[in-house]
Amino acid sequence: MTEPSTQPPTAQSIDDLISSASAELENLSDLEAVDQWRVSYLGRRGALTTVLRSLSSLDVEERRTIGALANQAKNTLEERLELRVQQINEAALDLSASQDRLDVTLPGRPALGGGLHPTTKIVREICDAFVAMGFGVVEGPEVEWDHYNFEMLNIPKGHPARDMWNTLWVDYQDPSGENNMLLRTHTSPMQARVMENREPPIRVVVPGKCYRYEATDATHEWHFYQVEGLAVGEGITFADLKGTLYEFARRMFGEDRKIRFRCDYFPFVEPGVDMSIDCFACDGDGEGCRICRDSGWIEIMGAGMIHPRVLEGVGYDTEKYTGFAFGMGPERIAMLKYGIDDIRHFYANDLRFLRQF
Ligand code: FA5
Repeated sequence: MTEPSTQPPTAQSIDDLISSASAELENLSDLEAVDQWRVSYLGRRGALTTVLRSLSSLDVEERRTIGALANQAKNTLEERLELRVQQINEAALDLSASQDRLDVTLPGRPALGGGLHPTTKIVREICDAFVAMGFGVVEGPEVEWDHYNFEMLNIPKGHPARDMWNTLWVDYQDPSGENNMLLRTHTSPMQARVMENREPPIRVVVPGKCYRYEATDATHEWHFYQVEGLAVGEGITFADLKGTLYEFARRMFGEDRKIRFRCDYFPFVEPGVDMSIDCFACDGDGEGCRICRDSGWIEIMGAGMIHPRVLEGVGYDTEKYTGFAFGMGPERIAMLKYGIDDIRHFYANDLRFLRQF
């Protein structure tokens, strides 16, 4: 690069400056070097800027002619700079085009489509099985009142059964100072909400998300889905409950499945049961089976005949109407159906897992 001259400028020195600067510029092939060139000739302390500054040392006549030449030189160098930058950019473009040549005969890249989450799929499958049996589908709020989640289900304040549902309370106090808003711990609050708004006969399933203040492990999440079922009408018996759930198990798990009911306790049903299916992995043998843990049976839901107090709570005539309810965990059903060994895979957002469905 040329050092700025300390001599007063002449027509010859300006001409020389243009020649040497232009020759230098022609040899540059990358933009960084070109920028350094710009700084050394046209920058604040560059050779040409110094020439322009030193014009004041010339007499008036010389200043006019040399000044015009220096301005011309500035314009010339700026034009050449612009042209060189353009040439370098074009050369880079040509090089990259020649390296990544486009083969228009190659097949197109497939567009990446999303898919349904395995929980969504299994929830739909469960609902479809009940819709085929004449049930409707309704949904309800995930942020719920104590009133529906517990009180209307025959679980008053202070009832020990509240401990069965580790509850996440919402930080809210009603005007009386009570903390009674929560994240629903099950879909059962929809039993009362549906019955309050309809007259029997009722046949609905309620899919939806639930939340519990629980430590997670291979079969427990703190947020998970449930599908609730509710049927109310005249003359509904436990045989209807068994028949409906048997048909459901057959549709979900195949013709040959056996089902088992055992007594269980839920304050909002009487009698209450848990329902199991015989293990499809070992065909009910049990021995050495890691799916059913040697028992031959897999528990899939809680169920029972709706407790008369729940029916009374929504103003139904318990002499006239009876009904059954059930509640199952779709993730657990998907785990059984697809051999998934840990419920935490469902919500870890790992595409390697999700893409399998
Ligand atoms: C209930 O929540 C009752 N509301 C079910 C019911 C409805 C009984 C109507 C009678 C009549 P339970 O807590 O057992 O019951 O949960 C029901 C199902 O939800 C379980 O069988 C399981 O599949 C699923 N579940 C419960 N807790 C979890 C959890 N932490 N993670 C994943 N799934 C869960």
